[in-house]
Amino acid sequence: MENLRIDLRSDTVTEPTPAMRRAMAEAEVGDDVYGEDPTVRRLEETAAQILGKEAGLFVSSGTMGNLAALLAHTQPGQEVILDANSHIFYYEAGGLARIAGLMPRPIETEKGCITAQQLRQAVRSRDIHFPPPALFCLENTHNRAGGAVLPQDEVEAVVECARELGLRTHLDGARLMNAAVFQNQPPARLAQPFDSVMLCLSKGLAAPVGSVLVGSAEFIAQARRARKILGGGMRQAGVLAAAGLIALTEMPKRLGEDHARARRLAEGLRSIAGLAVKGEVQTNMVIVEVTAEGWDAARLVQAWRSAGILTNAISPQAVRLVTHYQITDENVDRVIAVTERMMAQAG
Ligand code: TLP
Repeated sequence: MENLRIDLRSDTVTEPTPAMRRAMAEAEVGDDVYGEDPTVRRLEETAAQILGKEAGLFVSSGTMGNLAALLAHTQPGQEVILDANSHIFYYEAGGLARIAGLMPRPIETEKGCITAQQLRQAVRSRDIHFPPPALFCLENTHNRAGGAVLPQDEVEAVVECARELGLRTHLDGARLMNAAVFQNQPPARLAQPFDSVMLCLSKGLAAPVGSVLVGSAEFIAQARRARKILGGGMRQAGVLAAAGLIALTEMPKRLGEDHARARRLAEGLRSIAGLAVKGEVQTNMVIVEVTAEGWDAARLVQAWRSAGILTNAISPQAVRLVTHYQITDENVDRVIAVTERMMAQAG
């Protein structure tokens, strides 16, 4: 049997492009803790410019970018209001409590967007009994909502409300470029309402390592200090920033291909008895729910794995498939064909 391996676990599995590898080899570098790495500085300035903010900070991961933002925006003991399925609350190992000392106020939402009404209800008065509310976070695109793009009018309304309530605002924009491509809007427009935005270079944009955090110059100075506390001050990081620059400026152009493949994959899987595809596929994620008798997400992941197709379960009944730079049309056709056979044989 041929050795098939189609990796749909995440867009984090993408490998650097040939142009990135060349740029990494040739990057001009310096010690970035002294602010002397010209390539890192160029990446930070470019990110700030593309996202319409004053300044930027290169960090080693999305998790570090979000945590540095939490540390820079808040004091320990304050409250952060965020979606119950957001990455910061669900997947960041509790860093907000363990390291930033924050009290999370998770809000259940339908597709990741907390409404202005929900926010007003959640924010309590400044009373001696309550932790002071300090920060409001959103995520766009929303990972656990299947790569859903937040409606920009709702984002603007709720962020405006957060501001009226005296909260700072942060956007986990790990996949903000996917949202911008879907909405055919400049990324700066989607970033505009927020005080700070984190964007990942190492997901669909295919850089090997890194994320950028952007905001006001004053906020970035605080975040730079937070990054140092977290051990994230890097030295000749220009070798990584060189790949990041290509990710930021060249790679968004092709994200539409990933979205088209995800839609085609969803259509194919939707027609297979025993599987259901959750919601409308807007960007590069497909959430498949297993409805077949005797099946659950773990069994589906295992069956796919035996056929050389790698996926991740995200709940007892749901599996996530993510398209990215290394997934071709042939891969999509193959996954659909293999799955049809697999589910038919299982009966
Ligand atoms: N998400 C990963 C896993 O951690 C679940 C993935 O495979 O999707 N924000 C969002 C919205 C994310 O999806 C991720 C990564 C992060 C932040 C964290 O980025 P990294 O992995 O660079 O720390």
